[in-house]
Amino acid sequence: MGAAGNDAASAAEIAALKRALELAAQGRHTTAPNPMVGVVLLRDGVEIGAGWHRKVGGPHAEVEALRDVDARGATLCVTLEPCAHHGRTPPCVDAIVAAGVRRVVACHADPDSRVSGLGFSRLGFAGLDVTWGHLVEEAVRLNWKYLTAKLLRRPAVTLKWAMSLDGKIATRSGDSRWISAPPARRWSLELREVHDAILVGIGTALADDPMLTRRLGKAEGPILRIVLDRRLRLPPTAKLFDQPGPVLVYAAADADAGLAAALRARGAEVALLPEVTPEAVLADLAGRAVQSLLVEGGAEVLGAFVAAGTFDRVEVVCAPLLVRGQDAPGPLGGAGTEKLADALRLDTLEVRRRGPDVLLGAFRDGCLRDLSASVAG
Ligand code: AOF
Ligand code: ZN
Repeated sequence: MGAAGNDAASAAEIAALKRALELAAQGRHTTAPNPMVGVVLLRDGVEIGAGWHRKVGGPHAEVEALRDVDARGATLCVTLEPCAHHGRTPPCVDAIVAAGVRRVVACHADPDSRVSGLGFSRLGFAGLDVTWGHLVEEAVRLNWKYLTAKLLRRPAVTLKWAMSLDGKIATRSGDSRWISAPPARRWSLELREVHDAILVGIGTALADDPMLTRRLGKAEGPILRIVLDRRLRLPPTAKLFDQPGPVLVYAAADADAGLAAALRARGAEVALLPEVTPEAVLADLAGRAVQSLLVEGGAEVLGAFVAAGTFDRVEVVCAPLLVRGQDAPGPLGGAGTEKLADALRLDTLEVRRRGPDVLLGAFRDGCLRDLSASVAG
């Protein structure tokens, strides 16, 4: 049996893993619900083949890389543990062994219960050298939504808002169009291309009458559009219903049956929950195999997800505007905290620019560390 575990990897192998991560990212709009995976094949430290998982249902990265290459004695550098199961495609471990690969260098384990260590151990039993635990944080950043859904058994949650420099998402009268300029608005549409579902509260649905659609044409198919609407105040005339794609409305169990029927007649699914809370909504969405959810507001809903601790990342557009006024709302409703010591901490802020605006992104503190700890060993 070959060596397995966190052995050293050479500089050439680490460089190959970095390139494999870049290749993997090219699948960002098409692999869900599968992870993004990249592979680089090395012989004597020189690349002889590469590939990435392009699309769910299509060949896995390993198979793409091994195609048309004599890989006997080669080293396969892969961003995720090779699969050991028959899914939509046959097991990659069989393809790797059959190709005569001698050594496998990987970032981390695949938490899919059908794989979960079995891929590495089967490669080891076949006599290959196997080492993993390399560039784990980079790989976890790439597939954080997939990993969160698998490990926490709920969709990964991104909270998104646009605010003025003085922290307002609307004026005191509720005017909110537009806080951000067109380049940042386009960027926020990008978020819809990389999440399975988008959610707003009924306040936002009534005030803005949004369509909530994908419109950049990168992801295939429509996004699942969700409205939290305890008492079913959403009118059947909402613009949401004029656009193709599924609409899901969460309401309280005692919501009016006539109103529910009217929305169903417009094509919506009305799902009744004992309590319309973030936890209940996420549990229901997990049952629908939704891996990632983008929450776009308003303040009450965003605040509820933060208060429940059910979010993983925030994406904020900050515009050089001063809205002013103590009655103009900030992005997060709810009671908040008494003491600054109880404020929620996020990971280091990632800062980018789009036109006149600044984009701020951050993971919840500890989110990446916990995911890494679960898959590195
Ligand atoms: C790999 N390499 O490139 C990917 C893997 O139904 P299937 O056949 O597409 O299998 C999907 C599962 O395979 C997915 O849930 C994950 O566990 C793994 N993805 N594995 O070895 C790849 N995309
Ligand atoms: Zn596979």
